[in-house]
Amino acid sequence: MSNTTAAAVIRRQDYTPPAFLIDSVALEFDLVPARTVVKNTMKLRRNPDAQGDASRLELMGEQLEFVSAKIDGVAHEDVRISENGLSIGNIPAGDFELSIENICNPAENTTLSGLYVSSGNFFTQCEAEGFRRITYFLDRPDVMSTYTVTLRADKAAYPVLLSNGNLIGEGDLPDGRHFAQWEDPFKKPSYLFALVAGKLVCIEERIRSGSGKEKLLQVWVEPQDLDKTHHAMDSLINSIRWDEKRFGLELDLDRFMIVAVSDFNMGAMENKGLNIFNTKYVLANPETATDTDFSNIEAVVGHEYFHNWTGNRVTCRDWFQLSLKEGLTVFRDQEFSADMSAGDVDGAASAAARATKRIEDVRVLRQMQFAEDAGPMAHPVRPESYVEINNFYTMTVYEKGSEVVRMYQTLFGRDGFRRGMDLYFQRFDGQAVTCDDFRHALADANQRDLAQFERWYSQAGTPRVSVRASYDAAKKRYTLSLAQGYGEASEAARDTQGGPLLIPFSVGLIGKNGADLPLRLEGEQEPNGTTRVLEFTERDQSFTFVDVNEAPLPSLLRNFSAPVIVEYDYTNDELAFLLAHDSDPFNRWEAGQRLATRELLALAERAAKGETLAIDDQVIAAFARVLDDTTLTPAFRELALMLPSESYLAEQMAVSDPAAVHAARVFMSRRLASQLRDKWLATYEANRTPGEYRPVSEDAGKRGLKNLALAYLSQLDDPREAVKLAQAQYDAANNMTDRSAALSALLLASATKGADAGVADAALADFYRRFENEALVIDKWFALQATQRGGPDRKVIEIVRKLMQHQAFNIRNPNRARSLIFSFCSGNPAQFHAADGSGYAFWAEQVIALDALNPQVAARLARGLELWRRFTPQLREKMHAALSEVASKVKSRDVREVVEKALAA
Ligand code: B3K
Ligand code: ZN
Repeated sequence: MSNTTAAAVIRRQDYTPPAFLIDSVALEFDLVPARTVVKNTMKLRRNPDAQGDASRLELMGEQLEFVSAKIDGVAHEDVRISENGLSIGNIPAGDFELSIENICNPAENTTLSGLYVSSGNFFTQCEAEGFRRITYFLDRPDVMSTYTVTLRADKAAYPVLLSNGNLIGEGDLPDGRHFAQWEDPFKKPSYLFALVAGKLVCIEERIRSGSGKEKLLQVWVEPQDLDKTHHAMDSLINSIRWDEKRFGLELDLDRFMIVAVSDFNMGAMENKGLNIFNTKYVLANPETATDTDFSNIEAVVGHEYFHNWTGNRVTCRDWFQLSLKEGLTVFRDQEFSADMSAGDVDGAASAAARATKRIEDVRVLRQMQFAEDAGPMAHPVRPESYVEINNFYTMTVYEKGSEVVRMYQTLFGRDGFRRGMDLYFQRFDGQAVTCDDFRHALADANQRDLAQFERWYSQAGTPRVSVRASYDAAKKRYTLSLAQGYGEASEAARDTQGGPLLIPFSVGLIGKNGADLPLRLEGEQEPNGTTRVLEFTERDQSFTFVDVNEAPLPSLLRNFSAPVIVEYDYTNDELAFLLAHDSDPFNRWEAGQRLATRELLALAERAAKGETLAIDDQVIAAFARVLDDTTLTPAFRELALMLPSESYLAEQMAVSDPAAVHAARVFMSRRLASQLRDKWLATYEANRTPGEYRPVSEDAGKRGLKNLALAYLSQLDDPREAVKLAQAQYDAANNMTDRSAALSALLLASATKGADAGVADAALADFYRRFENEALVIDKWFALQATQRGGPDRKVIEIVRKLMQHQAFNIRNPNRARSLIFSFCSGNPAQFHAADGSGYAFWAEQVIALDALNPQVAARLARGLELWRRFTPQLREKMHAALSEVASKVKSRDVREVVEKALAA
């Protein structure tokens, strides 16, 4: 097998169709934790589309104990076993039945890939290549089969037995055992297989889908969590309704199940009819989950449900096409969340709610994906090669992939996008296809040639668009001259593949009174609207507007119409004006961010040189106006008043200096706190949400703004008033949003010079006692401590090392590892990048420890130092040492790929 040799590079260009196809599979499991027996009976035939005639059948298999193989019922001799699978010779000419028996050990499986045990229950995770850890198979997404699954297990220990599709039989067996039989009528690739067995309970609902068929919906959890399932169920029902309405897509199975598991490598998994979820994205009640948790649950439930069509009914031909399902499904979940937050309201309120969601998504993209694109793991949305596919479930494939899908909608409108989707399903339902197939469907449905658009799939790096504007007052003409390219960081990517992109570049022009001007492009008969999407297709291109009666201010890339960096020299005055007036809410927020970023970067430069810091009063005044502007929603004001993150700012510097960025950001936060103190206090009071907790966007927005005000107030030189407010809020809170925000404010106040850390420590102790039995809340407790500001007398690395010894810490549980280790290494840059290198030494120890247990989780952590070359020489040297240490010790393909790329770059 070409794709299982250690460290072999797999290339997109090398794709060949499988030599054999598997039409159906019957799986039988005798579930025993340390020794599960699997019988796998497959109906195979040669693939008519295969190139050449294969004489041997090569099945993938990993960490399996082979027992026997039979062809058409007869024991088969010509079987070679290797650590990567089975090679079977002497294959019959026509169709045949291959029956294999093997054994696996779920109890010892700490990788959480394949079949494993968590809290005494059995779960599976097969994407991308976990099925081969369960049985021998053609474990690749272009081999699609129908599955019948029989599960047998001890009835007392495993009363619930679930798999994909419909339950077709169940009953008791001798010796206290029982069985269940499941059949999935839809063909699927092996990565969508799932089983669950154990002591679980569920809530259920019966609904009628669009065409009137009855559907059974279930959410399965451990018994103590049953009271935390309602929000997930509501989200599932909303997802089903939304996909019917927006895309005409109906639930195709009679039964749809969600199961929560506390040991899980990522967020959730879209197995056909049996979605398996990290508890973090299912369980919520007001006491344990924050507003963010509630909205994440809605988004992830939606995302996995939407995969039923975009991913499952139409799947990927090979893993290079991953964004075909992931980019598209992220786009769908973003649209779903936007529609849900806009609710039934129309007009400005709905536009504001949608913009809030858009801003949140773009923040993530710019903070994480742009950074990825500037480092050694940069890759196109459709990667060209990989060593370990699990390393390519990235921000680029998911988030940039979603932006690429969004651009089709921006170009063709919602209706044109829907036509493209309809054609896509008409052509490809039941098949494993490519990103090109998707693009062609969109092009054909809209009678457009989208050949140039392919470059969005093949070019790595973040494009830059630099803009020049000129106004001819005599002729009343206004010209925008656009130039596209890549910054130095991505120059290599551009040179190898080349060619300008088709960039939908949305613009508006704003007059002196703050109102949008009507837009008429040269050559047009009359003005048309106040926002236009320019199709920018050449390296340099100009667009001229005519009848422009005054020199306007351009509003560029409205609603972030393409995943690019816009370079335009606005003055601070102009940014303040846009922040106050732009009719495009996204760009209003963007103007504030530009203003803050510019100021913060200037402060960081001064801090690096040890100079004294000062802030332009104009900037403070611009923020004050936002705080006062009650025509803006609280959610929008919160986003506009939140400063760009330290990691984003460090990324913007020529040489990243986390200490300087931290000093700058702390300085500006404290100035905003003191200069606007009375306004923050008033805002705090005005945005309380008394009464019963409701996880709706309106209330969540108020809580968010109120808690931001509290965070600013906690940074005053004298934070006593804030401490009082925070303590009162902590004690009175009827929800986790307010309680955890209060705790975090107490921690922030304790970082003030001369403050008494005792108050925060007492609250931390109380929080632990209250929620000792709520794993997801204890994760928050660890994370809050790992991300705290700290100070000279409160070194966070020391606190983190102590917490590693806490009885509740367990490195084998990915949520817990993330809550402490990842929170510190990625969520606390100032402390992590301590000049003494203590953060890096800790990072190296943890990557090495995780590598031996769970390579997927280890590889994520390993990515924490990939941008090492961008840092100051002192830090760079220490980071290099830590990377080299890891490279010399780790064994997994996952971590090796990450650190070797980082060191080679
Ligand atoms: N498709 C899964 C991710 C699988 C990750 C494998 N390492 C969840 C999702 O994107 O919906
Ligand atoms: Zn997905």
